[in-house]
Amino acid sequence: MTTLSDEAQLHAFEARIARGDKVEPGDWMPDRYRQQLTRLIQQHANSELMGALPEGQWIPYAPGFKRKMALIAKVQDEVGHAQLLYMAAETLGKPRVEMIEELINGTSKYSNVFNYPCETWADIAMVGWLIDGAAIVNQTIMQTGSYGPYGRALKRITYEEAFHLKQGYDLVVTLATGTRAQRDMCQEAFNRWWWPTMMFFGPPDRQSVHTEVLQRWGVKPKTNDEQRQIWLQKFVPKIEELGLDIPDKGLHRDPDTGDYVITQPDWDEFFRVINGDGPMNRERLALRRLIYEEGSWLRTALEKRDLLPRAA
Ligand code: BYC
Repeated sequence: MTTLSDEAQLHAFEARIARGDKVEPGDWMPDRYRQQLTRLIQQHANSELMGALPEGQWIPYAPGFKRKMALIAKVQDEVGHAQLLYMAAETLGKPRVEMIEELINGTSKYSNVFNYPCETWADIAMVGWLIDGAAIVNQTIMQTGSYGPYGRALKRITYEEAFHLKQGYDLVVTLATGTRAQRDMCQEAFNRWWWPTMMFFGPPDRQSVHTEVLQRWGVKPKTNDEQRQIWLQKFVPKIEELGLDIPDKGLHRDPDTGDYVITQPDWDEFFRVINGDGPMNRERLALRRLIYEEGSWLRTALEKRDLLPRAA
């Protein structure tokens, strides 16, 4: 039996990606492709799991039964998204228990946005609208990427996020068109979430360390700045329509391209937050750790009966 040299395998792999073929778990792939995807999907799964915490903590305080039901359903969906994504990451060979342990001991990352406090009900509205809206932009792009299991998981997740976005938008519209106190609460929450949302898509392209390799292998069809621009084009007109005041006083449109030009967020703050030193990092991770420890009896019981979910 003849085996291809590493160089020939890489060449064949890149030719498949150029043709738009999907890479599947059993296929040959460069180690770096596997590592990059594992990192990315693991971080994404962590974000879904951690993202359930700020919203979950607001369930008891939701104003009314209908809002409470919608929020419970959303939180349940987010945990389900984590489940799908951990399974997609497991297809690359990393066991889930290792990924969860890295999350709770702080050695793997999750989205910057979940390290900020949700001070009022209006923050929940902003997470549902701005952050779920940003996630949809990101995931609609990433689902066309080259790794089959990630793309398929994202397709399903994005479908559910569309409901979350509607829920978030409805909350924002209610507050933005409500009483003076509601409008003020909405504006204050919007001010808090504008900059973290700008950071959601990652550092500017010139500072991005992974974009080049992810683009070479078709994992990330658009760069961080391109994704941010798509979000701005979609959201700024809606924000203006609602009469919300954008805290970036330098925001304007480039007269030649029509692109939005933003004032750069505080990227030092971003790097502090994603490396564990944001306003809520310790509290959020402590809660996640507690949940993990308190759930150990259930994992043991499932393991004994061989009922723990496995990657496909
Ligand atoms: N937060 O080279 P770069 C949701 C890190 S959940 C934290 O540009 P890349 C929801 C990056 O990892 C959906 N870290 O990276 C849930 C790297 O650090 P390492 C969340 C970030 O990968 C519940 C360094 O910065 N979505 O919506 O090319 C309720 C340099 O960055 C962030 C995802 O996770 C960040 N925002 O591109 C409601 C999307 N940005 O690894 C809502 C999936 C960058 O070298 N991820 N870093 O230590 C992606 O699409 C890409 O990873 C990114 C960054 C576009 C975010």
